[in-house]
Amino acid sequence: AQMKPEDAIKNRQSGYTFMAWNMGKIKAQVVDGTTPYNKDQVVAAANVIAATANSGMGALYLPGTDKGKGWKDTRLKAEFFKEQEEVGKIAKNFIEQANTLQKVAMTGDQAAIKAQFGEMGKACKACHDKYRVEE
Ligand code: ASC
Repeated sequence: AQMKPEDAIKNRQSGYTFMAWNMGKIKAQVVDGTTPYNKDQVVAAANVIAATANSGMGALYLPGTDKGKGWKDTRLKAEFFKEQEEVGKIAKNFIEQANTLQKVAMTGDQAAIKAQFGEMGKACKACHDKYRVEE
């Protein structure tokens, strides 16, 4: 049986929210320096991001999930559902950048982690710029 649209939306929004919390931990430790660097915590955060990115979230963009139903409204533009090839490229790049961040996190090289975190952020932003409704 196919998942209910509201469950698909809830699951994907939860994934992004949880990734963002983990991105925030990496940002605080290696970009802003507002929290002391802790290699294990950064590796754990990068693992969550990579695992989520690789979890097959594309399956959550079902027909009928272009509007919020029983959950928060989705911010997706209608184009997202029409431009599958472009969306696929953006998603593939995000997954690659998240996988690279996971590898770099394990080296403990803070400058390299910061640089790769920035690269991954560009992959996030590529989708936001094209397909996220302005608030
Ligand atoms: C985050 C977050 C995003 C991305 C984006 C990168 O931590 O919540 O959506 O990074 O800001 O450009």
